[in-house]
Amino acid sequence: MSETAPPTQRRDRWSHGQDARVIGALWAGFTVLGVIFALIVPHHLMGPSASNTMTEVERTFTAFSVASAPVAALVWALALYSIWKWRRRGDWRPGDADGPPLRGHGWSTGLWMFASSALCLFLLIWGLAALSSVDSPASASSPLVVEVTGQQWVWTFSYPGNGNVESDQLYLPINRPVVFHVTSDDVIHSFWVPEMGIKVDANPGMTTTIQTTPDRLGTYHVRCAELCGLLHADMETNAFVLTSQQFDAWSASQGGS
Ligand SMILES: [Cu+2]
Repeated sequence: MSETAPPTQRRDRWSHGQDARVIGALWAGFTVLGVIFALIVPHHLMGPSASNTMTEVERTFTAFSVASAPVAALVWALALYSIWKWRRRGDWRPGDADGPPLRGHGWSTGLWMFASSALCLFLLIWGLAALSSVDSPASASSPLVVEVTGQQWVWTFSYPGNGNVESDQLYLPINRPVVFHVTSDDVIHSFWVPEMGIKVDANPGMTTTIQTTPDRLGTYHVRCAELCGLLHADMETNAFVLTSQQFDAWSASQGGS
């Protein structure tokens, strides 16, 4: 004689259509939030870009975050709605059995296959294009070659084109392509200039290369990104991006050509 429905029927209060509408609305809302987050936060966290490479990295990060926002939003919408709608309440318990399998919804599996394939293709094509744009040989306008040597726990930079001037801080002229030839005297290190979006392993007995074009004057960080012993955390120095006149003056002051 109870006025309320038996507990086991509570889950049926809403039709599947209504569930779908609420989930769809949550999906749309979370997608909008995700896109706003993707447009603002990665760029903000990564700070100002100091090279063409970093500009491309930030653009790629933002594009991939926007593309993944609807996927993440769908997961959040389904998860949160399920937690709220089908949670344990009072005497009612969700059954242990799986729900009925989805069959005969050819359009929904087809749509999902299409969406997944389109997203994968987009990421692949964008990624390859971005990779080739940051990896293209910096041969266009006489790149500056910098020999980078890591050792526990300092960096040494040598400039073969400037009479082998050596420094423990990195000096670069603005808007000139730079090719780094990177090696190590002892263990594996990793040469990393976060604001320029470049990072490559420094291996003993071999040379790795990486290139970029600094496009912003200022002082930036050089760090080691590979655990290399006790003072790994202190293995950092400065990178200065100078005008070409300032760079020439610095090189001359060090006895370089
Ligand atoms: Cu290290």
